[in-house]
Amino acid sequence: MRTCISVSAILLPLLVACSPDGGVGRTYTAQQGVTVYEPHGYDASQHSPSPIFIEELKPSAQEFEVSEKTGGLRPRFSSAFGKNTVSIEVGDADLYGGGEVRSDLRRNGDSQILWNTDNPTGLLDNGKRMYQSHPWLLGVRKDGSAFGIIADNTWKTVLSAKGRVKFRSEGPAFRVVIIEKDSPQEVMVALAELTGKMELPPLWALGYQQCRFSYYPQERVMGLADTLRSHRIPCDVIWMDIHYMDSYKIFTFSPEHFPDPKGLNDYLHALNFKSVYMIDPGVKAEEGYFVNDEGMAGDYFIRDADGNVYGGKVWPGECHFPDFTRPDVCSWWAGLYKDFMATGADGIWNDMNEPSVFVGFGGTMPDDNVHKGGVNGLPEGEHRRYHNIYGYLMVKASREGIMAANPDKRPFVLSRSNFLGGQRFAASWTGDNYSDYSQMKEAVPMSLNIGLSGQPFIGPDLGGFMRDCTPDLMRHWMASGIFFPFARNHASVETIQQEPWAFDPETEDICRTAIERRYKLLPYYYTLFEEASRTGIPVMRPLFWHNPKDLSLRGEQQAYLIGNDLLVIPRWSESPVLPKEGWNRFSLEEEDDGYQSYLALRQGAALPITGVFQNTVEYHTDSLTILVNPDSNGRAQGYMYEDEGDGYAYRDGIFARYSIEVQNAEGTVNLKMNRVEGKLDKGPRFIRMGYVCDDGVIYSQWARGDGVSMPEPKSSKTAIAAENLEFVYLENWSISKKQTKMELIMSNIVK
Ligand code: NBV
Repeated sequence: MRTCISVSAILLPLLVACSPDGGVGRTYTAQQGVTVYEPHGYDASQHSPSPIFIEELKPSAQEFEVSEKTGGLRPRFSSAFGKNTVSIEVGDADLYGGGEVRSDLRRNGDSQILWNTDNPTGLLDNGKRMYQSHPWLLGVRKDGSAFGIIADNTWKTVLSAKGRVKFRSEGPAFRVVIIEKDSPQEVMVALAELTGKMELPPLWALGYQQCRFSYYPQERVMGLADTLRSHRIPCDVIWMDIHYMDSYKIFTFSPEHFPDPKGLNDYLHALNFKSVYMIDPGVKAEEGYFVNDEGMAGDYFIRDADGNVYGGKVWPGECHFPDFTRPDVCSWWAGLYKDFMATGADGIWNDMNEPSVFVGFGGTMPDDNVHKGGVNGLPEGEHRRYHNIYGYLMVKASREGIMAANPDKRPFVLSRSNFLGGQRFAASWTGDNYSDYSQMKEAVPMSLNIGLSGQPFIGPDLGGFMRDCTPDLMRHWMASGIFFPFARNHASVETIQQEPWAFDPETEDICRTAIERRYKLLPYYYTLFEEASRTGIPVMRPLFWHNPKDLSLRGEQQAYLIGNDLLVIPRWSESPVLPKEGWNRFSLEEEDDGYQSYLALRQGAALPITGVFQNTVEYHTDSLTILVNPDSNGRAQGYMYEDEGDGYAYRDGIFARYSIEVQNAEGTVNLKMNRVEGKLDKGPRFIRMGYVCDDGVIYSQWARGDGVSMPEPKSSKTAIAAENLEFVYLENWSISKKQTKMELIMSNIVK
């Protein structure tokens, strides 16, 4: 039966929008600078428990001083034609975030639809609805102060930033949480306090990864592993896409192509590779297939509005879909990983989990399919409420499964679909892009905005997934993309081969050099990942991060930062806007191949790098080069984190955090590296300094601190012995601008 739209339905929203309170009902402060706004008549049961927050929000017992800025934003709620809207005047702030979207870095004037969609190459709606949804925007005002807006709402929503910020939802009235802080950095920390952090991943997940849809049969995977090693392409992970399965049935192995998964994983492990396997949500609806049989017996699958088990077509044909809103389904699903991981699989790749359904309702399941609920107290509800968190709930259950299967190892799950807060469970990639310069370039703002939405572990398919890559594109993409937090080369089944050696020797060399850079920078990357896991600050950062008050940096989306100290300027960038001064460019190679990104070190930074390793099993930090770019006071600072790279001993203090301090005074450069936290004692190590000048790096000799036989400092010109006695002392040195390398004349080097 059709409902008529009454006059009041039209007038009421207008009245609400015009009412002095803007339709705001209850308001409370949850934490300092975090205010919750509920609309009049807010029905919490329609949205709670929220999947976004790690804890239900409640009024803080503590009274906070309301600063001028706090509460500066005033949400206005309205409701019309069954849609609920919040609209917020944000002045002339620059806007970022909104999760995954094809757009400029600055989101002002843009809009998107928050509805997780299998959107190959971003063609649907021009990429304004993508695989994951983050009902969130970060605003940075002209004075550098910042705010964040969370719409606590899982329903399909249009997020627009045209003039004012608007979230227009197809679901019931929802609340809004506004974070007000003095800087974007503080906003990101507050977002992570509320929505959780990525847990520290295993070190191997930070290495280079090789993927294809699909490497099969298993002999080909072994051959790939051999080739990576024989060609000296550093690599940590080989990925298994759907062809490893038996007829695309999840949790099975093709008897023809992968008869011995354990043997394959053993082979890969012997060569220091890790293996990651794809698991999709669709369970082939086939009697006699154990996953389907168990799911049917346990009634674990989603039902349609008429109460029948829903069937939708995906790779295996007709499929059933686990209802991840149910705790019993999640435990069952998690349990499926036990035997699977016992084959030696190291990580899991959850794809197609928007969920994607080939035929039917907008590429997914019908809106009125029914989810029974129960997880964390979620009530029964229709798919339209739970669609956007289907992938989130799936990866949460997957993660629990692989943690139970391998309790001593850190889990690694990669997900295509996710939701605000989902960084707690999985890393993500940006889905199916294509091999084109435009998509290579787009990946920078896309990944930056996902990072600014709480997900630090992100990256695109390097080289592009669909269409054939060319040698030139491959070189550019590897040389600029290898620095993304997640660095995986992936290509689709119909494309030409895309491994570094698949083109020509020159392309191979260029790719190798790029990948070697990633491995050299691992001490720094791991430090940044640990920081992200503790604070929520993204690993890959926009340039305005350096100085939020420098308005010229607000829109830069070609060059980007890794951490605070490393600036990456892709070779393809055209007139990037860079910080005005103080950043010194350097290279990590003797020769320039014309493709490697320009790198620059922040003035005042000390950044640890190491040599080239073929994988993270071989990786160690026994010798470190500290790249330094002292500030005008001759000082540079940095820090480094390390631990065992896997497992949980770091939680019991088995880690080391070092402070690195450099002082350049009157021609003498002192470098001190002190362990300031943690119980991990790595023993003696070799250190040298790489002094980054405008036109190159000048390396000192190697020095060694052994922690035992260190002589007492003799004079004020002798570096101070610190715990572990790791330091370099340089004297009587000079820098020639013409030379990129020179021996420093050093005295008092500790042997
Ligand atoms: O499993 C095959 C692919 C996968 O390689 C890709 O990374 C996913 O985004 N998958 C999509 C299924 C559809 C490919 C056309």
